Amino acid sequence: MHRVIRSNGQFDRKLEPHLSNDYLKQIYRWMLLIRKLSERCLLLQRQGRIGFCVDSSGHEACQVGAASALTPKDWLFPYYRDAGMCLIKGITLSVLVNHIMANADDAAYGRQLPVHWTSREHNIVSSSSFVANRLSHAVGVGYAIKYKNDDRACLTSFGEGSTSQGEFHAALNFAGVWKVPVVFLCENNQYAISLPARYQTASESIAIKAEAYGFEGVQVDGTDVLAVYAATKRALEKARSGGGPTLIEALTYRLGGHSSSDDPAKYRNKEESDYWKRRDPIPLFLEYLKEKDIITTEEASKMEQSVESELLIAFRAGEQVPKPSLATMFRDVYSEMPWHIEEELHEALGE
Ligand SMILES: Cc1ncc(C[n+]2csc(CCOP(=O)(O)OP(=O)(O)O)c2C)c(N)n1
Repeated sequence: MHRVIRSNGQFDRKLEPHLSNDYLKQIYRWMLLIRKLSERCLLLQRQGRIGFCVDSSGHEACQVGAASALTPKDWLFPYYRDAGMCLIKGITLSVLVNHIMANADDAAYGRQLPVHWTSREHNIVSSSSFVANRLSHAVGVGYAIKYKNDDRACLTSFGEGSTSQGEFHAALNFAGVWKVPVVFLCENNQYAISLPARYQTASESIAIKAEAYGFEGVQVDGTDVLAVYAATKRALEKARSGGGPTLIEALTYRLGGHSSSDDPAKYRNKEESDYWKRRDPIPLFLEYLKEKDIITTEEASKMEQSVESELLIAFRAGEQVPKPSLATMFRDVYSEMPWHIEEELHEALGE
């Protein structure tokens, strides 16, 4: 397993990616923003101010490491846990918040589960809650990229539970045969809701499955943002230069519940959770930054405050936006509204 940052700020100098100090600080800020976004969403859900959310605590290194290796031209097919990847790819916080609040400014008009991130402008294809269903979409776009001789790549992310779907096999098989420029990122958080990873596969890892499809699989420490960044960057560069797909397994742990409708204490023991809390990706990276004199404790806590206020402003603004009108429910089904939908629309509006 590839790892750059060990513990207590110790790291492997030979494996460190070359990133400027400012960029490393930016990475830390993104990680904080993603964590605090998750925490705030759960609070708002408990107060009845949003309907539903998923927790991404523990996934920050996977999301920031992978997404910061993408170029604006690359395509991203994220899954529901990856709001953070979308932020890094360029979606603004207010766009995410409008979706989370399912308000009138939500690109999906509040008609989807509020974790189906999308942005045409940023080449982010709408995620969907059907697990593994974007893998073949990413391969299709990858095939088109190859056909057009373009120099971009696709990245698609999913959990280890998704690797038991037939679609995982179909997508990786096609990608291997046609050498499409796709990076498959499995964020292995060790649980598919309540099902532990050991019941998901008899293989010794997820990464090893790539061998069966004829391409490279690598396992990285998914709590180590630098390891995920380095592996993803390398895989994307390989994809863009005609080297075909890579499967990356980033091994981490979901620190919170599966979603706002889950209680992980029902199926995980405290010793296990405590063990992984000690490998929380955020303090782990902070220790590294401090060890290298890139950030001070004071600067880090100022950064935390600025992230809190950024979130507060974004959610306050999102809450001011009204709910979508009932009429939006009937839009975008057909390019021109047929008579029977129009009839239903008038009936719904009581006209
Ligand atoms: C095709 C399909 N089957 C079942 C579900 C119900 N379901 C929602 S999330 C989930 C667990 C997915 O686990 P994993 O892929 O490991 O991702 P994680 O949520 O752990 O990040 C399941 C089974 C679904 N959404 N889609």
